[in-house]
Amino acid sequence: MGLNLAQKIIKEHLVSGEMVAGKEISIRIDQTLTQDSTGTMAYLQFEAIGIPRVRTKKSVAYIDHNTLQAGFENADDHKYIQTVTSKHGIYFSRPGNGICHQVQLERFGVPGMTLLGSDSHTPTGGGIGMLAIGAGGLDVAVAMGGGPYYLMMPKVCKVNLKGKLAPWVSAKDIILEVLRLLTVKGGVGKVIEYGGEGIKSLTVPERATITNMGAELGATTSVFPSDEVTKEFLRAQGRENDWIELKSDADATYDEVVEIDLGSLEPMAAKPHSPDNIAKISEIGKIKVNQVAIGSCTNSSYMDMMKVSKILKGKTVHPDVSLVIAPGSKQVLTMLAQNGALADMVAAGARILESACGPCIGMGQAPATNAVSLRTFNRNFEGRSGTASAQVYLVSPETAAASAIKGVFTDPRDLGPAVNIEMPKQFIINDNMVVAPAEDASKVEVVRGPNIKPFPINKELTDKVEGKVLIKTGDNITTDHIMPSNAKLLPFRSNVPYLAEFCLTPCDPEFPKRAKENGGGFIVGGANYGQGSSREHAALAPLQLGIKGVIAKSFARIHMANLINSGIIPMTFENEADYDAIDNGDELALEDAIGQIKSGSQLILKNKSKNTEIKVNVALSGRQVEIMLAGGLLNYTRKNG
Ligand code: MIC
Ligand code: SF4
Repeated sequence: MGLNLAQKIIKEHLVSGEMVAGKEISIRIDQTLTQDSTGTMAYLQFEAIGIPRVRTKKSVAYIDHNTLQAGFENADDHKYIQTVTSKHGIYFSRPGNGICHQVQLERFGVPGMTLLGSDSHTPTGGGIGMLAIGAGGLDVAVAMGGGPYYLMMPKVCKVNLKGKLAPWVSAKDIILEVLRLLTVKGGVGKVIEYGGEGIKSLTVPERATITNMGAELGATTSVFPSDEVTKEFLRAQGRENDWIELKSDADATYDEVVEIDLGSLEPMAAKPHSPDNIAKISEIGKIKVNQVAIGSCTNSSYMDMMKVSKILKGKTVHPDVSLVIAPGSKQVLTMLAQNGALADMVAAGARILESACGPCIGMGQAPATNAVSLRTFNRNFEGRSGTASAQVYLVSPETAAASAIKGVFTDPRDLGPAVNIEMPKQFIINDNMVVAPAEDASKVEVVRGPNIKPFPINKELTDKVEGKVLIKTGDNITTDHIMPSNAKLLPFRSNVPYLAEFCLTPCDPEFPKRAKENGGGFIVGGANYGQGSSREHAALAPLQLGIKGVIAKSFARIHMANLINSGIIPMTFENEADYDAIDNGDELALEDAIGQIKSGSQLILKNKSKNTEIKVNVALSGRQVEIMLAGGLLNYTRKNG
């Protein structure tokens, strides 16, 4: 029987397990990436594992998230990452070189290879046919040490693209349509594979916009074939030798097929506060816009920026709008500077930001109270912009630029004939901001600033796991709720004790205090608990506060893995009705926890306050059971070498 593309790459990298959807497999990892806000923790963990030099084909550490140096903390963390990576064989992409996913795509990604990154948008690499997966820092640390990456064998959903996009409709609108069809939970446990005639007209940056935002579907990853379009892109990056052809077999089968007629799509937006809350721009109406932000790993390519500059050329940004633009990489910025496009943006009144994540992760440019902000980014979770009352809409660069000029929501089709940008035959290549690791590790001293504090490590599982329900949340709680990230908190990513003081505070400001007063306990969540980022701080901060287990209707993939890696038990309700029967403050007990975890997937949790028993499921593989018994992956890895 023929294989689809995802299955082919997995088969090529399979280390253990059977390729049956839902069963645990492990795969060899060729490349890893980290960024600074998850990287400090990943490298502290890498050091704790004790492997002297990375064993991957290429590992790169990027500095792109924490680039607002409002205090010494970020600069210290950058120094730590620069020295620790140099010592252990990892390439270091200096601040200013660009957003990790954009640079990885331009300079390092290779079709057919596996990439594990400590960032949920690592699937951007699927745009050139990589199997690129986001994971917690500890999983990436293990992969850097040569260990395989464990995951549940995903189902594969094919998205068949037919026809061609109409003028002014863009790749962002395609992924917004996929989000409309599948929702933020629709990709869980699946790889989204793109195919059909329609892909031929999509450039690599456009494909990467789509695979990038596949993260918002909750998917394991998204992937495009590697074809002539891929070859052209790699040739223009001076990397034609990295190209191989990759496609699914003619008789490949899929678990699900979705059809999209590209010609029928219109410019769209994800409305507040979820990436799947989709509406057509033509239906939204002329809402007044206060801020427009263009950039992020979703839409900051040369092609995107050129479209924006053409739209802005000779115009002035509306007086009531603040327009900020962050080109995705030094390559993009250099090319814009050389061909005059940057001057056109500046002349129109755009505020140019450095090539980094910036406002996407709340590092500056928090909107005004109740402001309407249009962003070309990938997430519009409540409060993520840094302003709780802001109304953030996710749109294409074309819609963003058009609206910045008009001051109201504007369908770019109203601007007249569409701008046409040709893919460059040759990008400007200068990797001088990527520092190679030291040849002689003994000469490198790892510099640790005072902001680096010991991170919590769990203890072996005990027989009695008990405590109070400390918080009960609704559905779709994001890691931005569990461990908020903004300009004030991001500098503390290597200081978990400090961060823990803010854990779940967007849901309940008293949570950290209550958790500490009770010596820890349980969290009760709704469906898709922990969606969004890969940040393991969303597991480490609860661990710091003594959280022993989370009982939810369902979990997002990376967060569940991070909980297991931290030795926190992720449980799902057997009967969703039990969610309603559990209250804040209830005393819960998992008796004979070791025996129960060892013996199967269904556990009995006692609600001592209500004198009831709740059936919960714990979907752990044999290896994950061992991890749970050891008190987390770090303890397990140290024990098992
Ligand atoms: C995000 O977009 O939420 C982040 C910030 O890039 C995170 C990583 C982090 O929290 O550091 C992600 O996507 O994994
Ligand atoms: Fe950076 Fe935003 Fe992309 Fe996350 S989603 S990597 S914060 S640009």
